[in-house]
Amino acid sequence: MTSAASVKKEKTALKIYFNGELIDKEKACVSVFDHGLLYGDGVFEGIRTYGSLVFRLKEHIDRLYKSADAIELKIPMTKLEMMDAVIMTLKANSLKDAYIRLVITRGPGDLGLDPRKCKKPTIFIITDKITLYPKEFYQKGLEIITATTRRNLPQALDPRIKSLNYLNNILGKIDAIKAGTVEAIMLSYDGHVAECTGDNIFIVKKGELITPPVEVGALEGITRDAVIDLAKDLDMPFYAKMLKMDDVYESEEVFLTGTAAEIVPVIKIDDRVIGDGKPGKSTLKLTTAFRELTKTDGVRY
Ligand code: PXG
Repeated sequence: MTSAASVKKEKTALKIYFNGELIDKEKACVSVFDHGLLYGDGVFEGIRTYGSLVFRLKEHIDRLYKSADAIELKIPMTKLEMMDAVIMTLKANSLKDAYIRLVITRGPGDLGLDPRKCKKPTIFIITDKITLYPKEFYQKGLEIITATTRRNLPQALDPRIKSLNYLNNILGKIDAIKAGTVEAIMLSYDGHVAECTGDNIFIVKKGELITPPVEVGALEGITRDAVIDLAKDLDMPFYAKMLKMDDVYESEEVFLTGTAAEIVPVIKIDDRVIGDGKPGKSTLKLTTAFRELTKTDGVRY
């Protein structure tokens, strides 16, 4: 490489927030003794920016601290400092439409489980370009399956905790991939609909919008909450209700929600056609309202 080219590369190297500093991507490494790596002992957030607006940043940070609290991990920064760190990282990379991955691990310890051996949590923030689902998924709708892998039992590892332990979801994702799809519905241990591997699920039945309560074993998605708020604004009757797969098969509309996916219609599940096999009216109405919300609801930088 010519020296001019290497200078250019250096200038454009992605900066990572790592334990209070902004460092080059190549230098951002965690210890092999970090319990985040050894045991999945830690928490994270996936956040998105629209233009220069971080969508519902405060809500994401609140959920991060709630998850950390649930695993008795004390984050050595205030919520405000954490928000500033996110914005500083975005600015350092001159990113506008970005994906943000915020990770807090228990930190480096020894080879035993004892979290008390980990003296300092590892905190890093990656901001990068976002990879989106193809447009076709939104225009035509998704075909998905029910995973054979059941969602974690809330009494064992509560899915409301956004922890670094995503193996349960990954096993569900493998079920989806084997079936030639990109998402899969995960049921609770006793057969109730919980959520998908990386998205929440909603149905529209007899004109009512319904999603499973998070107590069944689902993440309280930021997008899920935004959709519930929008349903209220749009005078759509909404209920958080326990659902079986038959309720889903027999519904008029199904859609998934997530930070990356936003609102994505589902038109076929386990080879059964949902409604008339096209993205439904309520789904489209909520999608339009959600896109509007992403222009204003968040923190500007
Ligand atoms: N359920 C689970 C299990 C998730 O991981 C959602 C629901 C939706 O939540 P939000 O807050 O985003 O509306 C998620 C979050 C990925 C990826 O790369 C997806 C998520 C998290 C991390 C990575 O596909 N979805």
